[in-house]
Amino acid sequence: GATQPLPSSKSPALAFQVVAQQGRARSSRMTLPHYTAHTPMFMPVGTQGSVKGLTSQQLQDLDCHVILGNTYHLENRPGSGLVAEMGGLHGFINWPRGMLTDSGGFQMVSLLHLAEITEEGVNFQSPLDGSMMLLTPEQSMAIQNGLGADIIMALDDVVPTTAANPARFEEATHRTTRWIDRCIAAHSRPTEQNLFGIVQGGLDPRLREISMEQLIERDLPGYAIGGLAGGESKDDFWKVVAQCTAGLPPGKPRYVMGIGYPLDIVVCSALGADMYDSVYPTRTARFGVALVPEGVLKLKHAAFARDFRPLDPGCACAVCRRHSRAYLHNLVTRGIPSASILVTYHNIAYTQALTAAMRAAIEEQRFPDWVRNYLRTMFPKGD
Ligand code: PRF
Ligand code: ZN
Repeated sequence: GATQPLPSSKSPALAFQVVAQQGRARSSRMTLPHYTAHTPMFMPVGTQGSVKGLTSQQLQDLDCHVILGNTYHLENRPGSGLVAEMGGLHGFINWPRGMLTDSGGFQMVSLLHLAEITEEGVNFQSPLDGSMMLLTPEQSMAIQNGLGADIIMALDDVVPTTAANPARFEEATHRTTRWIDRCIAAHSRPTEQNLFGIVQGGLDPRLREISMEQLIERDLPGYAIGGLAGGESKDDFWKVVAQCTAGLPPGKPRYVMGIGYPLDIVVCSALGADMYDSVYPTRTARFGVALVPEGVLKLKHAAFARDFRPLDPGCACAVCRRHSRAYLHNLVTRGIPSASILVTYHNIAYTQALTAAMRAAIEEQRFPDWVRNYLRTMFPKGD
């Protein structure tokens, strides 16, 4: 199909322009205070203010447009006050492009078993000194305003999709709406930072519809689809994404949180999503696992000891141009720190090349062929 012009969002701190569309997939330019990002886009996670194994310069060389920071981790150490004094997250880590911070609640619930959610906020035990602390929507906004990222996330009530209690999903959906109003009221830098709302509602289409409708009414600069990537089946996951991408405004960015498997990035982009984040490519690299078009290479396997090919012969990254699987197998099996660094570099190069290829295919109106070819390479037996 031909590309139709789409309405686009012009919030004070974000301009979103869909430059091409094919089916539901779109390629867009999202202008943020610090950078114009191209979507579909994968955002590497720098939990502690650093994408583990990569320098700020390398992330630029790898053509990363936006990276993630976590409110909860950065507030623990070194604290948003110190980060603000150093020029915000951008100054702290010397990153000139886009940044996004997550609100903190999800990290506490997923990392700390002692987290408890009440109407006031998320109660949790400090991992530093064991004292009880409370993260409210107001505090999350104050911390994220101090960190100064281009995109900041609402504090949401996240229930794992595998949880059993339907009443808990109902409560969390409505609480997420009540909290977005507290976030909007507390957000002190709306002309410099974009507050995204997060759609919740578990796997229940009725709750997802309510959550979307209530967030859309608030006319936010962008919307995230939350509560997924928590162990639900692929079918359930894709159904929720398809419902939300169909229901969210076409002229605003759509961000599926916690997504990092290349196949999921491709499927969500085909369904009309624009942004993704996950520790997967970087964390799996530290376990010696390289991303390739056929799936993954587990470099510990003895089969690589005499494999003199690069990780991915089709990859143009600095690691694939210089090093063999056999060399990386040696580093990985002997626990040499540079193994993690080199595989991380390749894995981010791989995810960036993947999203760049999707953008080009959408812009050149050959996305369905590109997807078929991608799937044929990953599943050669057709399974
Ligand atoms: N909410 C927030 N951060 C998230 C998620 C969410 O639902 C997910 C998906 N489970 C990843 N990161 N605030
Ligand atoms: Zn490579």
